[in-house]
Amino acid sequence: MMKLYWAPRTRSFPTLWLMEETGQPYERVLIDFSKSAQKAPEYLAINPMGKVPALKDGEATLAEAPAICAYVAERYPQANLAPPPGDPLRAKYLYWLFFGPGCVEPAMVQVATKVEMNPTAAGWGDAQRVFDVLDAALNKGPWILGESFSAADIVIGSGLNFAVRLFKMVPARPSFDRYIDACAARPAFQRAGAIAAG
Ligand SMILES: N[C@@H](CCC(=O)N[C@@H](CS)C(=O)NCC(=O)O)C(=O)O
Repeated sequence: MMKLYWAPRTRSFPTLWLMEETGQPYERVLIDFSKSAQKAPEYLAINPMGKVPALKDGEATLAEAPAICAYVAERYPQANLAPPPGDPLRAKYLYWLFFGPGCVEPAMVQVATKVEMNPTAAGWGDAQRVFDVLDAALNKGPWILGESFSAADIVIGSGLNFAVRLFKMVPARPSFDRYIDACAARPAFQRAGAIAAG
């Protein structure tokens, strides 16, 4: 059974949502920040960054929430969380899966810290551009790939929920509201939210 290392109210949320979407059994291993368990040698052997989430699947271990999403989606193809290789939708799936950590995450950090960057040099350009691109993509909907829900929605939907709803770092837009509502209506999202609340 896969083991998901997690902590409440952290970036573990997308991976909890992911595991709940698969319908497969998994073991949750709580990493207790109050005891610095994320820096314990046995945990650093799983994720040398000393951060949650991380996943163990037999001999395989990995961290970084979007990578866990990609891995689990492939391990459980019956969950239909990723267009298979050869499907034209696969291109956009990979694009949005990487757009999360490559563009949305740094844009959120930039909004929070107000650090000015040269938009030509910054890989994400600037926060305005990132959220404009997302707005345009989500106007089509209902999901980031159109009709089919995928692990890319878990990455992008978790990021937007965090930035727009929970921390109000980014102004709401009609497309964001509709999309976050659609994500939040999924039973797996709700189960993950209850777990992540601790
Ligand atoms: N890039 C990582 C970020 C993970 C991360 O920053 N986790 C934070 C909680 S949200 C953490 O574990 N912090 C504990 C620490 O740094 O000691 C991912 O996307 O999974």
